[in-house]
Amino acid sequence: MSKAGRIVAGALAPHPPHLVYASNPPQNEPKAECGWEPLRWGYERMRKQLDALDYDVLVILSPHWQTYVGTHFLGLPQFKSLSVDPIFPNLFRFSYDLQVDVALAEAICAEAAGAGLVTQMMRNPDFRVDYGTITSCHLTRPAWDKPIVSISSCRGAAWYSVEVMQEQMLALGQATRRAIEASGKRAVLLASNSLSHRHFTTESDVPEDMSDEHIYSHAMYLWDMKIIDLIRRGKSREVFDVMPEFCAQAISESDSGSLSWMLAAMDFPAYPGELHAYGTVIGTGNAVVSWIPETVEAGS
Ligand code: 2X7
Ligand code: FE2
Repeated sequence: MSKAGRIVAGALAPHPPHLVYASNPPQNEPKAECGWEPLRWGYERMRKQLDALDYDVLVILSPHWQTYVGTHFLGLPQFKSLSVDPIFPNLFRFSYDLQVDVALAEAICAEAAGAGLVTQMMRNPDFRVDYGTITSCHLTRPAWDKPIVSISSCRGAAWYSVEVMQEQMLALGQATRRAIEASGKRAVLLASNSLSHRHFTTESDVPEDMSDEHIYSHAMYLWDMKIIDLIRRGKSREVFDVMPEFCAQAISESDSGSLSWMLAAMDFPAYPGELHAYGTVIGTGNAVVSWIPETVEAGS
């Protein structure tokens, strides 16, 4: 009998490269003394929870793979290269070697096309995978022993409006869910974005000097707390509905569609997301959160 596929978890998994830098993995050339511990400890906690789910694949939508015509999917079994953050080359020069679940990527791509979205598989072997995908995947599964499905941000909010982005992400999320269910695989979804996204334009001499790290402004903090409060009260549909105001007023990186896509794929969880950490990185607001339907079904 074939296994029933399902989304075993969704996670808000932000990608400041600072978190990889501060963790000193062998793949990253620059080395740090410390930094952003509460966020890194939150990731550590979430990792333990996700690892226990024994999943097959990570499916991620990253704000930093930006496509101009439709949604693209990595479409070759392996990508290997050096990723250098264009803004923070002093912090992130990461040698990656990742595996792609091409069959699942093609299935989501076809489902989404069937739902009326413009989609394309990306089959260029020299393509450089974006640092958002690498950072969120590394912090979620540093062993790099699970294949990924990597989905681009088609930037609907930038080209049209947040409302258009929302419609597209609703359709893409539902298509993602259908394809995973048909695949027989256990998938973890990663929404790779910060919450409020105003950031400082200068860096201290020692980037990991935490005496310089704080939220950009009180207004940004209030927005982050509002979104986290909704998440913790199981009001994910309201998080989706408030997206136009959140994107406009907090310059949120969820304008990329990552969070809307993930919530739509999970059919808008009506149970609390578990907050593992909140913290700022160069002034931006970042939350590490998981939603695990099996835990809720088991009543624990
Ligand atoms: O891409 C990012 C980000 N989203 C937040 C903070 C710092 C750097 O890079
Ligand atoms: Fe970012």
